[in-house]
Amino acid sequence: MAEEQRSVLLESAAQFPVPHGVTLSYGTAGFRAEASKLSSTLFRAGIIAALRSLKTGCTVGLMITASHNPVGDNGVKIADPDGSMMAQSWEPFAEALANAETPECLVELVFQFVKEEGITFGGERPAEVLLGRDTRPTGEALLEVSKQGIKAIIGVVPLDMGIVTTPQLHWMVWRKNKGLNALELDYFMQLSESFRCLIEMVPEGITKQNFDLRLIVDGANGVGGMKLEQLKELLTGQEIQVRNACKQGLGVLNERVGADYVQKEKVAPCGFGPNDIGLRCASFDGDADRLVYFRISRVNINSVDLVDGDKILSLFALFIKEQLHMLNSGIKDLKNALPASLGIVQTAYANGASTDYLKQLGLEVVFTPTGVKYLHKKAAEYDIGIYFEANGHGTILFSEDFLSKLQEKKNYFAASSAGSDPLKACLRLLAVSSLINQAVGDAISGLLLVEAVLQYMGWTVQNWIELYHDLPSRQLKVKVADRTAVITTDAETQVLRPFGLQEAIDAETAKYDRARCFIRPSGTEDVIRVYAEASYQEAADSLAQSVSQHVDRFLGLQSLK
Ligand code: G16
Repeated sequence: MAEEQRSVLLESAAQFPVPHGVTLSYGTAGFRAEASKLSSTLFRAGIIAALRSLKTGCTVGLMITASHNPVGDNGVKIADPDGSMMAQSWEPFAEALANAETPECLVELVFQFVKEEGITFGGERPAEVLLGRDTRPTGEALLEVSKQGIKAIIGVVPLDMGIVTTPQLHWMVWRKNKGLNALELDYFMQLSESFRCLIEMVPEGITKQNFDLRLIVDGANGVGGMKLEQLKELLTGQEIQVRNACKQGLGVLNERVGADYVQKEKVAPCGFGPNDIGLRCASFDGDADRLVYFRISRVNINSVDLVDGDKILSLFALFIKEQLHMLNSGIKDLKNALPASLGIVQTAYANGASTDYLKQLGLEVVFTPTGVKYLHKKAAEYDIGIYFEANGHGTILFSEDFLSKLQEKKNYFAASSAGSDPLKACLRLLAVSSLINQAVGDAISGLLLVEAVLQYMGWTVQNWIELYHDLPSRQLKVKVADRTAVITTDAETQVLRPFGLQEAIDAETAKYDRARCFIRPSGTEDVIRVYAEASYQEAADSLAQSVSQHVDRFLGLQSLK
């Protein structure tokens, strides 16, 4: 078997040589680069996913996407059996394999790793990799290359799920490993049914007369808009209009559209204008794993009132807290109570005002570095863990143990106190757990939960915006000679290397009231990101600007000369 495996690998790897002078790193969410440089990487990603499937004896996922990056880029995200991002302990191997110069080096690395991990080639356990891709024109060819990588590991089978959102693919992997139906139609049915269930339980008094059901969604000219168009046919109690929905010849993926653009630039995406002033609008990113809301500003139609991931998180936290309270209040016999640990996970990008608000609600807030792989892991430590990045990537995780207790409580209350508040709270929490993606942040399921919660509260977008007032902030990008020269610590809030840069940041920050600033190397683009917030906008702008100049002085392109 080993000899056969060796020769299959050698032969197939020879077809996808590593381009000269290209070194790839495993970034925030996998490999990402200009698409023309990615054939060897995608072939190797297929090998990695196949080995992961052999190791776990489960189905894993391989998604071909570069998410918010320009249309000319592409990349790959690998999903573990539980639908979360591939275990971080495998990232060094993935990076070494992607950069192995020759087929012989590649084979050596694979065999050494397989030995260390105790993986058996062609074992008896079923091994399968689900493949998906977004709408990028290079996706189809790169998917075929990944298939070759998967097939180069004997006994592993690729299964092409076609064009899907990233969260759909993660959801399919998660479902399949639970032995449940995992087709796209199952996803649509689960979302539409749990949404209907939540809407049916909107308290009386919040009538359709006083809640504006209209919602306009920017699909980023990507896969998310396309899928939402399909799903909306199954939805009742919602009026969704999708724009930038990836129609042939109309608009370019992520070009002046999409969640990343709206959140970072704080402007309306293409296709939105004065006629939309005051309406509730939402935006997806290119692979629909990020969601932000916005409203075209009445004051300046070129800008938006942004409702970012922090505010989505706050809305969800408020709702979940209320349901937990409702579930347990009025229960005389303590053995019928269902205590739950509720944790909130944010990153350094979270607006300080959101963290203050969440703490005022009495919630436990913890921080991790940027990247869902960190936030998701942390959130999974709680009975209910809510995580969101300010850029709109997040979800609500329910532990299996909590869900089974919730199911028991529901049965108990249904028998003993039909129509009671605790029963309604159980039903709502169960519906939320089935609506919101348990594998990864999902713009489509997040959007439906936002809509259901707003209806439940009877809130306009204005009520939501007023939950707390964001501290003014500014994000900038700085192109540098080598972004890996920046090493950070404390959930990316402090720079360790290069020496002296943190002191320069501290000195700038000290000049402003309630100011905060940090820098970090992006894991998806070749830039250093700078984030600043302060008590007024000009201060945040000027702090971000002066720190960017320090970054440039320490690391900028002129240091190449
Ligand atoms: C990916 C990750 C996110 C992260 C984002 C930006 O998002 O999944 O967790 O926030 O990259 O990362 P960076 O600042 O390192 O570029 P996506 O939606 O681009 O896949």
